[in-house]
Formats: sequence, structure tokens, C-alpha cells
Amino acid sequence: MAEAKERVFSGVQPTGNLHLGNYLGAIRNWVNLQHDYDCLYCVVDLHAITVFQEPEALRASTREVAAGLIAAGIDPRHSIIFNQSQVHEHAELAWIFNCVTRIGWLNRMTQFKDKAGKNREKASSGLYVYPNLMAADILAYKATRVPVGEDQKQHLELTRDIAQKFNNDYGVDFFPEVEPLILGEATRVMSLRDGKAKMSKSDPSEYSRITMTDNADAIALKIRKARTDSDPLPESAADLAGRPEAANLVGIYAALTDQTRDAVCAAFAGKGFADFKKALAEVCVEKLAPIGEEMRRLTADPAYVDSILREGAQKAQALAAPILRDVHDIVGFLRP
Ligand code: AQP
Repeated sequence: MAEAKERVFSGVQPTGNLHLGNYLGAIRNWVNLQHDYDCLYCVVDLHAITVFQEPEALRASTREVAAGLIAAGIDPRHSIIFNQSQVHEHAELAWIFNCVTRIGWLNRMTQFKDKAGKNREKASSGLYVYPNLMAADILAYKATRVPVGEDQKQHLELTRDIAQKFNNDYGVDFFPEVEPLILGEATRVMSLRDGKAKMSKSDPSEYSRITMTDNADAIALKIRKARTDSDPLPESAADLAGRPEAANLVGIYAALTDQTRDAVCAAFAGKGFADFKKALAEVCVEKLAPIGEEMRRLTADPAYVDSILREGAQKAQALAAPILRDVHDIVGFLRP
């Protein structure tokens, strides 16, 4: 009998247009993993509402993100694509984890500090317990591998702590150890306007990010306007230290062309950024334009996208329900 494949889980928030950071840091890797693992890819709408979302925009974004996953190459016949709110086991396990996680652990989460900013008292309590829901997303399927960008590393460490504490508290060996998969040359794509800030859907500047639906003109314009310095490209990537904007563009080029940063520097050494940006715009358009086109085609057919999400949710729930039943027994809940 063939050995069971390890399970992969990852998610993306429907909080706006998918961008190059989501693509290079996460989605592209998800596509590559689907043949070697049993994969679940989730549009995490419960996470999205930790910051207020207009209901119509959330619905549209959920469909668009699902379309983006399919357009990027995730095949719904091999991988499970679904949205989180259709599988109630996520919220249920998250509540149990709210009772396992210590407040001190959550207080150390840098994403909460970044997102809540100075207005901590006004942030939703959902934003604060976000990492518990993320742990539930993964552990509701006993997934062991989680492909993410570097920004999610701390949350995954917390997931491991939650699994361990649950196992210790109840004297069981139930939840597995979870490993982050942080893959590729662009694990943290930075804003095109500020090499020290992460490229993000919620950055108010459109010029900070390239989205997966940008057309060729928009991509070229955003890259042309991207901040750089006046020095030419160095011979080796180590010499990009202290040049965050330049390093970011080189990293993006390396990831898009499947090369190392060193190889990119060697190829462009001595050239100015005007030339390099032209080459970067070309590869960006070459890789992203077909995905954007397919996304537009798919979003024009919401009934099809909804049917993929519905089927995905049924398959996901079939996996999560027995795990949650076991959790109920372990915790001491009565069976219905
Ligand atoms: N800039 C990035 N570089 C590399 N990877 C990134 N990811 C996000 N931004 C970058 C990875 O994409 C996956 C999905 O992320 P998400 O949408 O669920 O949440 P996020 O990390 O909070 O992304 P944003 O764009 O910054 O969203 P908003 O603005 O809504 O908070 C994750 O694997 C993430 O690591």
C-alpha cells in the first residue's frame, strides 16, 4: 500500500488584491507542493474580519483570491481549495485554543503589535487571538507542513507551542509538530516605496505593490517608480547590504527567474537601475500577466468559483470533523 502523504495547510486573507509578495512568498510554492503532499489551501475570511471589511468587498475578495489560487496553478482536482467560514471546525478549535494559549504568549506577537499600532485599545479582540485561529486552521487537519512567507514564522512557533501544551495538559500525543516551509529567494518581499516595510495588501499606496491583476502598463509603471539608489548593481549579493530597495528588486528578479541573488548580480554587475528595472518589468509581465488574465476570466464566472469553494469545504470538513470529535473526547465534552 502506498505510504500516506504528509499534509500541507496554508491560507491567504481576502483583504484586497493579491500581490507579488503573496505570490512569491506563498502561492507559487503552494503550486509546487501539490504533487508531493496532500494540500489544503484556504481563503481565510475569518482572519480577514479581525480588521473590519465591507461585506460586499469581502465576498468579492474571497472569490478573487480563490480565482487567484486556481489561476496561479493550484488544481482543485489535486488540492482542496476552500474558504474558512464554510468549515465551522476552524472556529470551534480556535475557541479551545483560546483556552490553551497563555496571554503572555500572545503579547509577544509582533504582527499584533504592527497591526494594532498605537491604537491597541481599539483593536478587535479577534486580531489579538488571530494566532490561535491560525493554529486551529492547521491542527484541525493535523497538517505538518505550512508553506508561508517569513512574516508568519512567529505565528507558526506559537502553533507548535499550542500543540505541545494541549498534548501536555491532557496527557496525549494527539497534535503533531508543525514545520514552516519558507521557500525561495523572496520570502519577504518589501514595499516598492520603502525597502524596510513589507509589501502588503493594506498599504495605502498602490505604488507600494504589484498586484496579480495589474496589467503590463501598470507593472512597468510601478517598477519604473520603485525607489532605488543611484549606485549600479554590485557583483555579488553580499554587497547589497545597506541598500534595502536595491536588494528587494534583485530578490524579486531572482525569485521570478529561479536564480540566486548572486547570479542576478553577476549578470547585471555595473549596470544602473534604469536598465535593470526594464528587465525586471519584462519578467514580471511575463510571469504575472497570464495569471491576471486567467483570474479575470474566472472572476467573471462567480458560480464556478463558488462551486469549487463549496466542494473544497465539503472535502475539508470530512477531514476535520473526526479530528474535532477526538478533541471533544480528549477535552471531556459529552457526545451529542
Ligand atoms: N511581502 C511578503 N513577502 C513574502 N510573503 C508574503 N506574504 C504576505 N506578504 C508577503 C505571505 O502571503 C501569505 C498570505 O498572507 P495573508 O494575506 O494571509 O496575510 P499577510 O501576511 O498579513 O499579508 P498582507 O498582504 O500584509 O495582508 P494585510 O495587508 O491584509 O495584512 C502568507 O503566507 C504570508 O506569509
